[in-house]
Amino acid sequence: MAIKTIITEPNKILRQKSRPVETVGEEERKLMDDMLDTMYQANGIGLAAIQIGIAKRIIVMDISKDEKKKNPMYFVNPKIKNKHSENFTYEEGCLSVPNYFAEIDRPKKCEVEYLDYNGQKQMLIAEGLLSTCIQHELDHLEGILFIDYLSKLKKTMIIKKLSKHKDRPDRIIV
Ligand code: GNR
Ligand code: NI
Repeated sequence: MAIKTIITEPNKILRQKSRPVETVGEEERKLMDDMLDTMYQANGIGLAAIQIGIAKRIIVMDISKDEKKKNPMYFVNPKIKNKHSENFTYEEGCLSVPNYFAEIDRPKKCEVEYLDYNGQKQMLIAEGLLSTCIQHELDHLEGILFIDYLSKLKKTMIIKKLSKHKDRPDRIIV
């Protein structure tokens, strides 16, 4: 396993659309292992392959709070089959937009179809934080970041600040 560098805004790679995976083989499993390592090391709850520069439709997640009880989740070629009309607001952050946080509305529940670590087809009904996180990660596969949902002014401000000093230590809520 290896820790990879997480790409941060502004970077065109993050705007690429990821390609579907044909088969879940050794290469894909190695990538998922590295992604999970990288995510844990950065204290994230999710990571899309494009964030480490690989345009494959692969996501890893772990939303468990207890550090001792890890619950890694792997999603290959995830597809949202159904979205609940009711919304859920959550203060989102992104490892590719370090130190910026904003409240984003997304469907509270969604149904997602995907392949797991072993390439088996799975279905999951996600709610709350899990639903938010899956949708945040699916957006990465389309080249979309949470700041795209903010006003043009806020988005421009964030990108400008990130490009000036790439590692601001403070937490900024917009
Ligand atoms: O670590 C992360 N936390 C988070 C919080 C609220 C909504 C989404 C996320 S995902 C983010 C990691 C990340 O950037 N994944 O792409
Ligand atoms: Ni993100």
